[in-house]
Amino acid sequence: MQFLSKGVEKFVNDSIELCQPDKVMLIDGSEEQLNALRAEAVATGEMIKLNEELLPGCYLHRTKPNDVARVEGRTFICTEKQETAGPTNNWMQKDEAYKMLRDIYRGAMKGRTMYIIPYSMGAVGSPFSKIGIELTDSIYVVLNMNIMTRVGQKVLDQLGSSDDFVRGLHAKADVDAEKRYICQFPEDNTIMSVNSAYGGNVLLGKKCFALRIASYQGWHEGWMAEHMLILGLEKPNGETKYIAAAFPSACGKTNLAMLIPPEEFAKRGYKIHTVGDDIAWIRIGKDGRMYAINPENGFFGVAPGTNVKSNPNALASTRKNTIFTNVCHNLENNTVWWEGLDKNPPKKAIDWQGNPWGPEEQAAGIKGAHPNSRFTAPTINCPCLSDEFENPQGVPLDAIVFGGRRAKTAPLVYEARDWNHGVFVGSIMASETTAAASGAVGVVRRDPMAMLPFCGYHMADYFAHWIEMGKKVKHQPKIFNVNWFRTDEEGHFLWPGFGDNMRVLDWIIRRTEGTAKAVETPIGYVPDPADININGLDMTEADIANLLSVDKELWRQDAEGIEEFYKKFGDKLPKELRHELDVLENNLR
Ligand code: OXD
Ligand code: MN
Repeated sequence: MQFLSKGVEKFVNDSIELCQPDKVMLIDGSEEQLNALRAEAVATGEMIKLNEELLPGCYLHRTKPNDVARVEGRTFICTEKQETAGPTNNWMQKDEAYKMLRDIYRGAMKGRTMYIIPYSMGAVGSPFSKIGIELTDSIYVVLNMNIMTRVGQKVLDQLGSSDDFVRGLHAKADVDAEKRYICQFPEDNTIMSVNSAYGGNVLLGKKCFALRIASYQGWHEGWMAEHMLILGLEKPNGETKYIAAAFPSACGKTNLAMLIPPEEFAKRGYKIHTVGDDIAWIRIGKDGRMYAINPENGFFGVAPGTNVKSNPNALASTRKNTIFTNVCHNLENNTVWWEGLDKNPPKKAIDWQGNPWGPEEQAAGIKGAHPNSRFTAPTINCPCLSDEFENPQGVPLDAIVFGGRRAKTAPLVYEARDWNHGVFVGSIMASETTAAASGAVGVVRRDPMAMLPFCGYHMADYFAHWIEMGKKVKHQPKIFNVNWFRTDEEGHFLWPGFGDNMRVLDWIIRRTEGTAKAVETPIGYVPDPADININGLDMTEADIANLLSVDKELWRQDAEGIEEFYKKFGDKLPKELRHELDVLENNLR
């Protein structure tokens, strides 16, 4: 095949030779072509067309039961030297990885069609944006990529004769879990994903490119790719302030990004505008501020637990042109259902594994939807989508927020003393295992900046890059840490969370403006309890004081855990972070 870009031409033709598809189709992005693919997927049973009146343009897809989540154990950073990937990534020597993978890909598309998807992460032509070409043998991938990214001829036109694009080769092969590999080659702008058909492993624009490859690109090019939501907080005077926030997977990023302010705030005119719910690309603008875009074009959200109360904006986003994966198929009206959607589970349904499902199965504890079942919904569907979503220059950040799930240690919110202290705060992000997961309860898992599974290079170099970016940016966003998950002695949550998190965002924004008070503690600044607005909440100032308390003994134990964690990085740990840990230990003495 011929392309204006010789790099694209070589990549496509080499891959055709290797995978030997029967047919090859270039995805031009036209509705006509996409409609034909939808019809084909329905005809072959790959997708089920849902009720056109209730869920227009929506489809259901089921993956194999062995293929329902990202597979961190089979995800590799493949570089020349192990040192580049660092101690927190699975590593393969890149030439060996290519060799091993080529054997798996050889002939893998025989009898199938290879689809060529040109896609742009970020608005086509934005100075933030980057282009990828994903080759895949899955219509499901094509249709999901069409929601999650901008695809088609316009992207090839933008690329022109340039070879500056990320190569992604995906083959379903036999969906064999033993031969499943998700390999990133950051030195070569290449991704190879094989033997999976589940979103997080195969929608290569998302975690593989926009985080793993892009974090490496950002390190070399002077920008940042982060696992962060981006939201705009509009104040009653009409001014909007922007916050980017990192939380580990499944800690409520989508909910925070689409927050509905409590009555107390809504009636005064506060609004939240969603820019992104998972990934932020951040650059320094000419004015010396940090600007962020959401490189994606859709939401790949977890369905279970999403309902009119927990996140009405996310639910509304899924009511048209959405692909559902591994949810329960409601046969009563040809719609979908999942645990936590409502209290009316269907009486006649098919569960995520394709088996008949109804009250009996439910009573026996069999789930209708897989706990990691997903919706792929266009951002444009989101009722609170920011007007700035398509802004090619991004939005200026006033605050960066980190958060984890800690039962006791971390207060509801605290502010870092300065940028380097903020980087330290991000680097020690952690969550404790809960009773919901198997294994010991209360085990602390470190997940720096929520990037542990997504950083495409040595995490100590990544920390150093954060510190360098702080030096380059004239107007640094203030850095905060939040914890919505503090509990009492009986394990009950002390903070209502969801929309009421607005009260914490309000303090954060007022701190960036210098209009809210704070108290200095060994770990940073915490709010003066009187400065958190609790009007309309069934809580007292004493309850807030309790949520904000810093227990020195717990923090001494935590500092020991940080020492342990930092040992992984040896001499490579930036001295600035070593210094911050010494300061913390001193403050706790
Ligand atoms: C996601 C994740 O799917 O972080 O966004 O796992
Ligand atoms: Mn994520």
